[in-house]
Amino acid sequence: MLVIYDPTHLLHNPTTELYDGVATPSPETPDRIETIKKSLEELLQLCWKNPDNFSDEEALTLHSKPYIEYLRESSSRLVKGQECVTSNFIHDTYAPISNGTWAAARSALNTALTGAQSLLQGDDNAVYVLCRPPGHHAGDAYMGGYCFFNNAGAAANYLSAHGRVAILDIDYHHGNGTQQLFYERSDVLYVSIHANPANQYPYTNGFEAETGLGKGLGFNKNIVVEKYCGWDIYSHAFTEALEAVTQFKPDYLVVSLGFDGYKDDPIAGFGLSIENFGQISSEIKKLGLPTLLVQEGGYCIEALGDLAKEIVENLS
Ligand code: Q9C
Ligand code: ZN
Repeated sequence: MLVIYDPTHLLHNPTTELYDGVATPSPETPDRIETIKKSLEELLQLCWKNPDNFSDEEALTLHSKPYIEYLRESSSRLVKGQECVTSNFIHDTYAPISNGTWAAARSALNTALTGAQSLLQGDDNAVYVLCRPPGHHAGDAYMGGYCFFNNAGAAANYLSAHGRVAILDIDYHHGNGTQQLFYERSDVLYVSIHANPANQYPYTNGFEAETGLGKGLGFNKNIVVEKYCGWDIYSHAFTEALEAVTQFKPDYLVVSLGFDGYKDDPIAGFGLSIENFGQISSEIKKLGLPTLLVQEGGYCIEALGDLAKEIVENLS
């Protein structure tokens, strides 16, 4: 397996988010990716690559001009130590911008697109995009939920010029941004298994009645499970998700890979063990598709390295 990694992510280092109006430490920290990197470096079958530089035209096609300019400017305006969490371009209070945010979010797009390009070139049948900040809560003109640009969406859109693309989102939270970006498209399928939005973030989207619009009708599938549901229930939901992917007959698979379903995740958790993530990974391998894994959430720092290893070892 090939891994794409860029240390530029370290420039985005938020200290606080506003939880119910109160400044609270942010769990989306640089050591998430650093700990996964250290752990994967112990595996000898991996190849590592730094991302290539993609132009703004290539990388930012899914986002609106005013949103892009807002993020670029606000990020450059802030000085060290300053953070900002309010604007017209945010859908919650969970995406703090600081001086390094633009560079880091932009590099995450390069990382995802380099992964997509490697997959197209046939460098490997599975590529791991080890990126942050994550992306699946970012929509065309908004940030939120630690996300600024939609990395998996950008990769899927890039691949869609070469075939049918299925996005399988296994982050604990619904990828409301990804859903929005592809809601009226039939060439990219979005399938997500996530916690019930009636009581879990992002609250506003992710219900099973949301199935797509216009041409995209039938190409958006939300599968809702409850917090701490455990493997018995989760595995059924996962089988249903895989059936939807198979039925679509994609040429490429993009996995929005969140580890926040892990049982000890500090902000989430489906009650899944490390072995369960291995089962998920071997089922994905059985699909036999060129697969791009794009890192999304996952906040249990002590377990992230083992979770990533488990995914890689069962998919290689
Ligand atoms: N208790 C990702 O996993 N916090 N984002 C909600 C409500 C925001 C998660 C707090 C969670 C965002 C990529
Ligand atoms: Zn999440």
